[in-house]
Amino acid sequence: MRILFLLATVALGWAQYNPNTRPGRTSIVHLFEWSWTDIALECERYLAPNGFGGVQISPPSENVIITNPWRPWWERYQPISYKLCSRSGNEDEFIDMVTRCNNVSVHIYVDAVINHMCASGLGSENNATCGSYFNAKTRDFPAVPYSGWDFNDGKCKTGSGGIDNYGDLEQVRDCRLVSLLDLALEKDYVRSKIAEYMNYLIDIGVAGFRIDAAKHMWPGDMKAILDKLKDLNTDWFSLGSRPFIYQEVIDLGGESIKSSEYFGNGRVTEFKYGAKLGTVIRKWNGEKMAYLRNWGEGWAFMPSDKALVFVDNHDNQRGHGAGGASVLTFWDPRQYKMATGFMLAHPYGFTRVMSSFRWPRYFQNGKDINDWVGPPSFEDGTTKPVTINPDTTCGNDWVCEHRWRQIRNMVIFRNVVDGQPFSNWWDNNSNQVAFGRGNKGFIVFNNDDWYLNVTLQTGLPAGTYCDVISGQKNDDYCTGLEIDVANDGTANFQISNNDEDTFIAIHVDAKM
Ligand code: QV4
Ligand code: CA
Repeated sequence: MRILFLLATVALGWAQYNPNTRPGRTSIVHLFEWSWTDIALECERYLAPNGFGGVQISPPSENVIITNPWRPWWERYQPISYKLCSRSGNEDEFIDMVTRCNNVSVHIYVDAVINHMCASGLGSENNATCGSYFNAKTRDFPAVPYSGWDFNDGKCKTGSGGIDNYGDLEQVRDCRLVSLLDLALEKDYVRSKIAEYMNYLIDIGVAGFRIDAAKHMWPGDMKAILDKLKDLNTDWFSLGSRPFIYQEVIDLGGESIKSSEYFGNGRVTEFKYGAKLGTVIRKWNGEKMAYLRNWGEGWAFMPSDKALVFVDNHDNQRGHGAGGASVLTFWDPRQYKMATGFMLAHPYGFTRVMSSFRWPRYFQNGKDINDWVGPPSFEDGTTKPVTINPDTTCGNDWVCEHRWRQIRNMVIFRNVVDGQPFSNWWDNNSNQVAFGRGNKGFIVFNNDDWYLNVTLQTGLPAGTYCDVISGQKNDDYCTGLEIDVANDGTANFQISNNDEDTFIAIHVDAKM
């Protein structure tokens, strides 16, 4: 009896760290600003067949329409109500997306903006995406409803009412983040309204939540909200499944708030991961790939089973948030593919792949003055559809990094090597490195400015393997480089520093 109880608490206590992806699918992709209609299509035509576990979507809740600047992407982080209509689509389209994606075992993770509503200075002259009336100046959000009692105006102790000093944890949590009206999350009424919103999404069939601005909420308040959440919808998830929780906390060290304060609630975004990996691949500060030997906890990252990792996100790819200078993005495709390849091959953390839109990036005095530009859209502000080119890439300025052959094939690599240990590390004490995942996969990088020619122990069964970076195995034919693994598990690798992609990856599902 006691053992049963113990097992039950362990199972429950750990459930929110489980991403709820279908077994054998180990990554999710952030389809930033995509419409629900396009996501439904992408689940069916691309994500399921290529082994993606799920999609992080942009916030589905009603938000303020910002017209100056014209329809910035960030208007979606200024909620007006919890009605499901936004630039990505209406409630019917949302339900259709969740249903269709779940039906092909690609799960939906909602970006939940629950720390705040819109900016404090907006009034009734402003419109919202579902047409709900609101007036931020009088703290009136009748579509929830929230009123003056539901905000932290009285609790915040700074003169400005905003967060002035990230060294003071009370103001980080009780004051306004960039003037966004801060919700009084210690109130049961506010907690209930948020839980009602999240439970409605759970009923529709979502698998979990990215908790936006988690640093700006007290971990205990968040726990009280999470405790009100239902188990996942049993149409698609096994009985008793808990929503996957990953909290956005930017902890690069040196601030009053630590990621570890949030481990009790679920996973946490590890922002050191992309910042450091970018520094290494760019070879800044004397970093080299050889130092990646003990990547993960060895680099003072949080425990692997608490971490949600990514090379870049929608903020730091355009200079928002913190620590973005070294971060690699699609704008540096060669290095970006290497970084993403490394992340997907390495066992640390639960991985999220970024999928972006192109914008007219324009630097003035080191700052991108177009960092606000919203998704590809028509004159009236409607988001443009994601068109698919004959070569399977995307049109209309959708970048679709997740469809780049090298990245997509590494998503598959990670599924193939799932559960296998990190093994057979090799480096040249510079920027040529290699490692395996047990007897299932092996990867080699050349980020030096000279040729790589080396014979390495791969740990793989003997045979001919198709490199999934320069090509892939289609039926019995390899469109890329072939690698011969000898009976003793060794193989010769050669990578020119002038190659289109300076890494090679082989795994047992691409054996000839
Ligand atoms: C500006 C000034 C304020 C001023 C205000 C007056 O900066 O000091 O008081 O005007 O009106 C937008 C504008 C911002 C503006 C604000 C309010 O960019 O200049 O304030 O609106 O009008 C996104 C964007 C923000 C955007 C916000 C709301 O990144 O630029 O603000 O949406 O639309 C920290 C946090 C972390 C956060 C990160 C960006 O710890 O939690 O900053 N990341 C998440 C999301 C992010 C989102 C938010 C949080 C807020 O990933 O996308 O911010 O929900 O590190
Ligand atoms: Ca807050």
